[in-house]
Parts: sequence; structure tokens; C-alpha cells
Amino acid sequence: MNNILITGGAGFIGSTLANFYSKDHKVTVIDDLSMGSKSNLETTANLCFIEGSVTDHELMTEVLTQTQFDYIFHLAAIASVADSVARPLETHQINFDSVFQLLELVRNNQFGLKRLLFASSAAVYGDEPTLPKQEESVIRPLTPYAIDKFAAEKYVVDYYHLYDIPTSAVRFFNVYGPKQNPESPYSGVISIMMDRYKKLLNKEATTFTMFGDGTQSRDFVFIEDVIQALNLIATSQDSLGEVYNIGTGEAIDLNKLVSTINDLLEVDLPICYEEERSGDIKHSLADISKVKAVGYQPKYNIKSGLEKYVSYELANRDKEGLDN
Ligand code: UD2
Repeated sequence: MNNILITGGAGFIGSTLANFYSKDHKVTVIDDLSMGSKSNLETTANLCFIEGSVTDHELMTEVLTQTQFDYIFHLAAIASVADSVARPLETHQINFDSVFQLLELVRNNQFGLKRLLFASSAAVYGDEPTLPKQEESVIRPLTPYAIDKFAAEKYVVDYYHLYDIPTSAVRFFNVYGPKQNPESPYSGVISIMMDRYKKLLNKEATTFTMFGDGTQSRDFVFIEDVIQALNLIATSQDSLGEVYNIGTGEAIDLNKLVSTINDLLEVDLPICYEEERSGDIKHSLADISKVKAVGYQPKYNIKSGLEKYVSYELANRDKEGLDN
């Protein structure tokens, strides 16, 4: 049984990872519940939840001096690019300073650590148009969010080379699946669509706002494949000091995405077209050969991932209906 710390562990990706590991391991979750929710976490004796911020130095010192962890997943972040443009200093404290502070706490206290895995983002590639993105492609971070992710990622990798701290980093492409919070306008687009589909099925008036003409494309990766990749990277010796893209290696445009979900649910989602978002990247696609070399094989393409997501949402909707 390993001891695992997951920061941001009540959020979408973090809670799925926490529920996955808490079946067989002891998991500690730290989350300030700014985007995540305690209800995402399964109740088990193996899981300990701490409400707090990764920027709270006293709290982080206490946690990292009291327990020796085998694995640390640092997923806590303000994931909104727009928020980082509006509040660069505040988001820098969470997206960069917390990582640096964690690295130092690990260097000074975590002597048996097997891996510290840091969640970075495809945002580091910016708008340079060459596709698919390889880990060694041109890096052009354009926003405080992307700059912080890239700088933090560099420190994480460097701590392996300089101090022999076992680290790895991942660059998430567009992750989707159950528990993704659709509340913010900068939430993952599929979670926003799913929210509108649910309203439509409940016969409420709704429209999905498409920014641009819907020809922009993304490499959408289903959460279960992300968990597979994180587990493989965290446990592989070849991934020490390395950075990996996590995607599927296939992209789909938003129009096709809507028509695929329309077909699945046998409805027609009303769409209202607006100006494209400023700073929006037209196309994004991961080259996943590097992560495949540690054993990753995506199990879901966009169609089968959406099928699973939709059936989860429909089952939940029925449950909600019964509860009311
Ligand atoms: C993703 C990440 C972001 C950053 C970025 C790097 C998510 C949720 N966000 O942003 O954190 O890493 O990649 O490039 O994974 N859209 C609509 N209507 C809506 C919402 C979105 O048309 O209501 C469009 C949006 O303008 C964009 C596309 O959908 O063209 C995808 O948007 P997103 O926010 O899900 O993800 P992205 O790729 O902009």
C-alpha cells in the first residue's frame, strides 16, 4: 500500500485519480474547493481530505513533514487562461509559487519519494501552427497561465537533474469526462455542451454558444485514458525527469463534436454563433509517441469516450430525477 498525496484532488482530474488510487492505497487530498467539490470523492477509510490551499506554506509544511509519501501528484491550479490574464499575480502564486514551494519541501523532507508528477498544459505550445505537437516542438507560452506552467515544468524536471528528486511532468491536452465542472465559461467545452444537452433533455430552453464557426479542432482525451497515462508515467523508470503530452493523437472540430453528440442523444442542440474568443488557438493536436513508449495506449476515441460520458450523465440524471 503506497502513500499518495494529490493536490487539487477534489477537482475533475484529481478526484478521478484519488478515487482510482484509494481502492488500494492511502490517499491524502488537499483542495481549496475553488473549482472542485468534496462530493466528487468516494468515502473510504483510505482517503483523507484536507481543505486548504497549496499556497498555504504552514499547511504544506505540516503535511510534508508529518507524512512520508510514495507518490505526489501536483494538480492544484487555476486552470483558466482568461483568469490568469485578468489576475496574473494571484494566479502566479498558485500556478507557479506553489510548485516551487512543494519542490523545496520535497527536497528537504521527502526522502523515500518514488515520484512527484506535475500537471502542465498544452498551453505551453502557444499559437505556433505546426502540428502535431511533439514535446520538443517550439514552445511559445502566450499567457501568464502558460508561462507559469512552462516555468514550473522546467523547475520540476530540473530538480531531477540537479538534486535527484524523482520527478516527471505531463502536458494535458483537452481532457473531458464525468465530474468536469461546467460552471465557468472557461470550463472544458464538452462539459459545457453536456450541461446544455441535459437542459435540452429536461425540456428547458437552452443554447450552446459557439465561439467562431466551429471549425476549430482539439485533441480531446477521455479521463480514463488520462488516469492510465498518469499511472504509467508515475511508475516508469524511463519517465524520470521527462515531460509527456497526454492526448489521443487525433483531433475533432467542434461542429463534428456537436453532430456526434446530437446523433448519440437523438436531439438537435440549438447553437448560437458568436465571435471567436480572443487568443483562441485554431487547432491543437498531440503527438503521443513518447507516452506510448512507456506503455500508454488510449482505449477511447472521441466516439467511444463520448458514449461512455453520455451514458454516465444520463444515469446520473435519472438518479437526480429519482431523488427529487
Ligand atoms: C485548453 C485548456 C486550457 C489551456 C489551453 C491551452 C481546458 C478546459 N482548457 O483550452 O486550460 O490549457 O487548452 O491551449 O481544457 N468554446 C465554445 N463555446 C464554449 C466554450 C468553449 O465555442 O462555451 C470553444 C473555445 O472557444 C475553443 C474550444 O471550444 O475554441 C475549446 O475550448 P476549451 O475552453 O474547452 O479549451 P481550450 O482548448 O481553449
